[in-house]
Amino acid sequence: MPYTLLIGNKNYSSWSLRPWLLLHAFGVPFTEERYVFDTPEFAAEIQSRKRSPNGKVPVLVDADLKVWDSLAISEYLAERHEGMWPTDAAARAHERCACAEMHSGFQAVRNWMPMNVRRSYPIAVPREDVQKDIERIQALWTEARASFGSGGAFLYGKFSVADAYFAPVVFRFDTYAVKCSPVVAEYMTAMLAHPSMQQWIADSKAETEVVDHEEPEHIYAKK
Ligand SMILES: N[C@@H](CCC(=O)N[C@@H](CS)C(=O)NCC(=O)O)C(=O)O
Repeated sequence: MPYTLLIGNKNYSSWSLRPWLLLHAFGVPFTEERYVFDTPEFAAEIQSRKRSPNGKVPVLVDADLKVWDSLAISEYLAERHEGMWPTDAAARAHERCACAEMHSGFQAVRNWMPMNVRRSYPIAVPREDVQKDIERIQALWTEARASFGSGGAFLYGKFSVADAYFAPVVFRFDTYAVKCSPVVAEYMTAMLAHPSMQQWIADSKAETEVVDHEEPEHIYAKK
């Protein structure tokens, strides 16, 4: 039986993008069920914990099993499908640290540059805390490319979990026109050209729902 992945709006749901992209990029069969934020259906099915143990998306459903966190989903999939983590132990350890850092950090980028795939909203001078996150992310990507990236155009060479993990940041850097080093710009180009990223972009553009409190005009009106 194929997996079912419960996700939110593609334009906004950065956590949903990660496992979706991993499944899609590796050609793993799955069906997706999209729940629209701020609707009675999202409240009744997801936030009520009826279909999601923590009231959030994404959730991977595999027969009777529910895996409800993007990092746990990535690990669950990587145990079952080859090639999602690098074979080299040092590369794998580095990549796991990068994913963990993304999973638990970069709060300023998350708060002030929320994913909004459809939009372009250049920010000439990011806030200081945001700039600090931007610099750390670029340093991390540069280190991964230089140390482990020789086998391809992605962070650890071939497309792997970390690329899915940082995909929302690629969209954010694009939306907010973040200044990038040449190495980072090259990585962003490879990511944005990936067929699975292109599919997510097309799906996001096809969505009609607008979540006002996620839009940059609302976020920057808070100042
Ligand atoms: N740590 C979780 C985060 C999941 C998360 O925050 N999901 C958001 C959407 S991107 C959500 O479902 N929010 C709805 C709510 O909190 O009511 C993961 O890695 O999957």
